[in-house]
Amino acid sequence: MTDELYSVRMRASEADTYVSGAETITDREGVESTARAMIERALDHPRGDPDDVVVTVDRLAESPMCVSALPVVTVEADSVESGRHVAGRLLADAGVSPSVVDRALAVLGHSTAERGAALLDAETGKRRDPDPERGVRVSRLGTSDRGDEELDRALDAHGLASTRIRDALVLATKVTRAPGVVAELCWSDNPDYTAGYVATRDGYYRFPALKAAGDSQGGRAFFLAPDADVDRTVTFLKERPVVVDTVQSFDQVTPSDLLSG
Ligand code: WAQ
Ligand code: MG
Repeated sequence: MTDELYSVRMRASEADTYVSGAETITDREGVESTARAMIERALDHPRGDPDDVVVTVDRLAESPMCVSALPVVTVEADSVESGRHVAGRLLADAGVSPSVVDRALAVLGHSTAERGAALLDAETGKRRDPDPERGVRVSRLGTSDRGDEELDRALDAHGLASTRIRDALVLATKVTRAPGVVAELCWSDNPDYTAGYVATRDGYYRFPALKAAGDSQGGRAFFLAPDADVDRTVTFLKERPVVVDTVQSFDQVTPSDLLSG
C-alpha cells in the first residue's frame, strides 16, 4: 500500500431508518471506484430503497495496524439449536456469563435495521454503548494488497469465497483486537443468510445456521470485560485503522470436537 491511505465509508437510510452501510480502507487510486461501488450497492439494497446515501472519504491520520486474520473454524452443527449451544459454550469459555449469552441471543433475535453493534458487559449483560439506539459502528478497517490476495486465495480454497464472509472475518479480526472486548456474536439480518459466528481472540467460529431461514432479525453483540474502559474501546473500534495483511488456518470441526475439549 502507498503511504496515503483513505477511509471510505457509506451509510444509507430511508426515512431516517438505517438501510445499509459499508466501510473500507484504500489507497488514493482506489477511492473513486470504491465509493462508486458502495453507492451502487446502497441504491440496490434488498432491505430498502434509500432516500439518503452518505459517503465519507477521509485520509488516515495514522498508519494502520497490520494484523493477521483470525483462524477460521467452521463448526458443522446440523441445527440452529446445536449451533447456538456450541456458540454459547465458546462465549462462556471466553468469559461471558451464561445469562449474558441468553441476553445476547435475545438481543440479536429482536433487532432489525440497527446500524451498529450492541456492547454488553460480559458479566452483567448491561448495555455499555453510549447510544444503544444506534449501537457502535466499527470503521477504518480493511485489507492490504497482500491481505487481499491471501484472503481471496484462502477463502476460495476452502469453499468460502463470499464478500459477506470476507467482510465479517475482517471486522471480527479488528473487533477482537479492541481493548476490553472478549468476544463477538453475530448473525446477519438478511432473511436469506442463516450463517453466523462467534469470534474470540482464538478464532472466528462459523456456524451454518444460528437462525432459521426467512428470519430477518440479526445483528452484532460485542462482549466487554467488566473493567473495560468503554471510551477507549469505542475509540479503537471507530477510529483506529486496522488492516488484515495475512491469513492463518482454516479448519472444520464437529460440535463434539469442541464440546469435549
Ligand atoms: N460495525 C458494527 N456493526 C455492524 C457493522 C459495523 N461495521 N456492520 C454491520 N453491523 C451490524 C448491524 O447491526 C447489522 O444489522 C448486523 O451487524 C448484520 O450485518 O462466516 O452479513 O452485514 O458465513 O447483515 C456473518 C458471516 C455475516 C458468517 C454477517 O452481517 C459466515 C453479516 P450484516
Ligand atoms: Mg454488512
